[in-house]
Amino acid sequence: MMFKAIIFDVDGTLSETEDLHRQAFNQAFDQNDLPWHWDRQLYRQLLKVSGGKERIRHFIEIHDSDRRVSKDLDGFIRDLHAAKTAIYTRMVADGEAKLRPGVMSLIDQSLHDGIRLAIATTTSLPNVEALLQATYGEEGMHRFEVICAGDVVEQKKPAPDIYLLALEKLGLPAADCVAIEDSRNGLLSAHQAGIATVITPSIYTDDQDFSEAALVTSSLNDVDFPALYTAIARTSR
Ligand code: XBP
Ligand code: MG
Repeated sequence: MMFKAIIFDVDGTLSETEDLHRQAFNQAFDQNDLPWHWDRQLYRQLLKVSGGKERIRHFIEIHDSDRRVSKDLDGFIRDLHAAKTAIYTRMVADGEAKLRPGVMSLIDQSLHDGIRLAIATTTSLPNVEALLQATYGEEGMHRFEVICAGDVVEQKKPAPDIYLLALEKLGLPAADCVAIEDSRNGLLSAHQAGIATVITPSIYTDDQDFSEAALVTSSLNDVDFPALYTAIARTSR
């Protein structure tokens, strides 16, 4: 049984983008005269919270509790996150994000083989558009029949909502799909949606538990396409 669709995560999976996100957060903090700096060690911890706005709120609760009581905290977080997204999309448009090894050939091979493609990501839609435009050009967005991103769902990863929405839009059962992810949050999200998942750990997730994965590989370059089918078919029986 060949699967009919591949559902890709974005950050850490299509591209090693999380350190760019971290730099964009820090530039937005500087722009807004905030005494915050997220170094790599702290960001690895903060990444356990999916969603940039949710991550900022979590950081405030733990590291800047006085601000928690400021008026219109939601508006403050929303505006700060919008500033960060503007910085991040400019970095991506300037070519600072490249696709991970094997991603482009897997996407092209899938399209050649009639496998449908989708995206299920916690990141904001402008970030997805910027990455696909920068790496694939105009037709980048059109390679993916379904794109589910960011706030289209209330509950972000590890909740299954974003993958359930992708399945609904594809009109396919979970058994006909495979997810490709880089993080435990993403794995739990896809797994709870009933989707067999291939993991390619990224720089911020290489120490995470991927027990539920159908396959863990250092890069999509190392997995030949039939082997990917076999591994998924074996687990999805
Ligand atoms: C990873 C995330 C996102 C990014 C930051 O998304 O959790 O929040 O870290 O992007 P993915 P935003 O599901 O693609 O791994 O600031 O736009 O949330
Ligand atoms: Mg990810």
